[in-house]
Amino acid sequence: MARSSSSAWVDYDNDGWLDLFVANAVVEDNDLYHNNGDGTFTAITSGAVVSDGGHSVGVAFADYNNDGYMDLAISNDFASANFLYLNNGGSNNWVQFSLGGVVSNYAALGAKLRLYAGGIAQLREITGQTGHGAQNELRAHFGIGSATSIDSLVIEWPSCLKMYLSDVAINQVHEIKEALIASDPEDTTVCPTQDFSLSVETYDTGYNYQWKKDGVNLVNGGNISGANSATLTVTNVQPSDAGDYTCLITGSCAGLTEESDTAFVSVESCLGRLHIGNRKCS
Ligand SMILES: [Ca+2]
Ligand SMILES: [Ca+2]
Ligand SMILES: [Ca+2]
Repeated sequence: MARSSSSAWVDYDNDGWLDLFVANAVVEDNDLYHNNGDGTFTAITSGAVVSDGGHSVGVAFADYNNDGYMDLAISNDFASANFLYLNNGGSNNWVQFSLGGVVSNYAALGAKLRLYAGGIAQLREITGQTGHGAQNELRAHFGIGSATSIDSLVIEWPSCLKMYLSDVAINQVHEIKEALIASDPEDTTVCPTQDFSLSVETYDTGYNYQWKKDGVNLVNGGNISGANSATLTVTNVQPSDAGDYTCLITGSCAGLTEESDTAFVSVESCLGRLHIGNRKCS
């Protein structure tokens, strides 16, 4: 390696280990080093990427054809043509995340993603100016080798919010918004004198909950419990309990609050429903 101008880390073969690309100026061939996963690297010596020369200055990786394999753009100086390489891909699995900040900056710069899959823990940070005169795409890309599932993903946002996700589908791009709520309460139909519960699921714990009915804060007592927890329970339901229910979540990070989608609760006579619709009350 002589007159190197720029470099970038990327898992180009999606085996779960970051590989290293180095751009060299003065018409010297560029370098690509494959990570062997044991602390050593092997120089790749054949192929256009390492034999096209070029007065190379900037390096940027992005998956421009969305096949899960990172492609490479190189800017060359002194009026020589730039290089764009399409990754031929392979059989390894992958997953990508496009983050959108709400309280944090919109591009999520500074966010960290910790992914666990196939016995390997990987870290990516969303950063700007990833190389000299160049910028990788802002998506976080992970190769996961032959793993067929993601054990877990933790996203640490600049705001201090943490999101814990499991059940993340592989071989696709996920768009994830900075959020407190993972799943909203569902519409419910209940018979008089029966009970019902509504639940809101959050990406992390330690938040404050306030359930509301028709926009008014609920308080525990009477037939209502859990007004300040993840699950609201209403027992011995009366027609007056029908209405629009939401839950306001207050985060531990400054300024971060979120209100759930509305769950519509209907109170209908089971007898009437049996007669009219010939349906069983669930
Ligand atoms: Ca690799
Ligand atoms: Ca070069
Ligand atoms: Ca690609």
